[in-house]
Amino acid sequence: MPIKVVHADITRLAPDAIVNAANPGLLGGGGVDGAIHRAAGPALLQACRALPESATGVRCPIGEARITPGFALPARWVIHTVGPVWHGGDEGEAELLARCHRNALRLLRERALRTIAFPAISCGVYGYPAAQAAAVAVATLRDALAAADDDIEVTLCCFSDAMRAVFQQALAP
Ligand code: AR6
Repeated sequence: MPIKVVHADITRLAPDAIVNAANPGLLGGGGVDGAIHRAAGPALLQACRALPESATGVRCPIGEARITPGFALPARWVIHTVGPVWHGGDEGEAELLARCHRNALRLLRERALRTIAFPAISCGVYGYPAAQAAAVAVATLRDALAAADDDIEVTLCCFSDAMRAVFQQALAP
């Protein structure tokens, strides 16, 4: 099974890349973003600051992804993506969340990397209902993995046992 769910702190995992649920500025924040920056050390902030802006203060528009080294993290790379803020579901949130997952996998493949861990993107301060986010994440990743014949392994990293149960449920056939 190329997709598995774990209850863990993503900063402790050692896949080729971990995904950060960032904001468009990519200069850090709370939640998993703050934890990743703390664990990676100040070089990560410098690397993010060096990424080009597509508009003032925007280094990564919603749904896109950018890659940096992981510095002091056990993971060699960090793929930063920006999930949508939940506005009720009628503002394209599902498509934007799907793009986050697709674009992160695309960067992984472009770098010829094989293992990746995702947090529950948008499920914290961005307010996306967990069961709906899990359904989007699982469906998108399954489609993207099925589209190519490589041996990518995806870990869905949940920060609580309740969240792990929600993602495990989405993975159930
Ligand atoms: N390991 C794994 N998951 C974690 C960790 C961790 N160490 N810490 C938190 N989570 P959030 P968002 C979970 O709020 O909703 C930031 O300030 C958390 O429990 O981190 O996409 C950014 O800068 C939740 O289930 O991300 C943005 O401004 C999930 O990660 C904004 O938050 C996502 O929660 C992004 O909001």
